[in-house]
Amino acid sequence: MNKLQEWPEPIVRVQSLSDSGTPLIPERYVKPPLERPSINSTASMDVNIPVIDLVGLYGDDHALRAAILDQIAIACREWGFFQVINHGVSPQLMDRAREAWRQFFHSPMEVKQAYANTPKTYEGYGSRLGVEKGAILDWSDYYFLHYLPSTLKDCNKWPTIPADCREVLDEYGKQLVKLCGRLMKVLSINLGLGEERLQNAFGGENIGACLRVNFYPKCPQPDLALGLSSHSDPGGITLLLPDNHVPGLQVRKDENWITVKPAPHAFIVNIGDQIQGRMRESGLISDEKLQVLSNATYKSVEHRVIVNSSEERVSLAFFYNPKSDVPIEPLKELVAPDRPPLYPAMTFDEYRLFIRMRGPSGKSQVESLKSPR
Ligand SMILES: O=C(O)CCC(=O)C(=O)O
Repeated sequence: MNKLQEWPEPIVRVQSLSDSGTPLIPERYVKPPLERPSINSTASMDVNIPVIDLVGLYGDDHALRAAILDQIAIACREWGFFQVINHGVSPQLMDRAREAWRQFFHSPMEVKQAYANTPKTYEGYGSRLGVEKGAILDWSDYYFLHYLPSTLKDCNKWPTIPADCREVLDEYGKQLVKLCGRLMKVLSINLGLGEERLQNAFGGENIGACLRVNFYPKCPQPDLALGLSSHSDPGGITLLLPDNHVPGLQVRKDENWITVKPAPHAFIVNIGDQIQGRMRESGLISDEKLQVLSNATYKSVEHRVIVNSSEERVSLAFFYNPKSDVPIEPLKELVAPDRPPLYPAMTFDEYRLFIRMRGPSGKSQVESLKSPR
């Protein structure tokens, strides 16, 4: 546990490296050749993750609602990623939240340093994920904070620059928790369960919610580095508010990396390990369903972020997670002797600790928990 009290090496702010004007990135940001952005990358104009309009989700038109549920089911199976528009979150609030964070990252270093984080809770201003000494690092800084449970929410750890930052953040969190609750119902129905079942399995009202704001400074050698290494998200649902001008998110599709083209005022939704990996494998989706829908494997999909030399990028990743001490295990009504659990029951706290020790590393974290069948 001691290992998580402090960083293994002095922290270097990536923004300072970028601002220094160095033409060469330090060795420890240089990725091994097979992880570099040029490998299997495609920025084809025709390929994108699905964009789904949620406008009919809560209306009286049952056929429209069913069609939206279907689109989400297909997107989960085929991509594990999709964008939603007309989702109910105010577009002005989305813009304001992104701008507030841009302002924060552009405030003087001593202001930001006052919020410097440690690996114990990760809350605050950070520049690395994982505590492995000598690890190759990502080309980004970030800010991490908790919304839920309310016992973890500590607004004193939220920035006061710009002046309305805390107020904007609070409202942003409220609206996103609401949207995630709606999406949980959709996923639950799509898994053939009652609409509250998934939420209840996550701990009912007592779920966790947190925000990581990523700041990717300009990088003088973008072909050698990544803004965020390949990973799948450990929690339940992630709502990503991407930069409104600069692309960078890449999603793994088979052997290729597809660059996401964000729709205006969309959230990019992806399903984390707790739903797609462990709950599926432990029986949440029946084998029959998997057979009938031949391609119907829900996966927590790997994604990563590329950087560029001409523009910085800001993104807000909102994570909706199970209650930290509820063991995530198969739902009784869906387990059968011929469908034994593939992953061990683990609380989200235990799982997150496991992830935090290692930092982002593709799907190896969730895969390493799998028991042989
Ligand atoms: O910046 C992005 O587009 C993605 C961020 C992300 O994947 C994360 O914060 O986990």
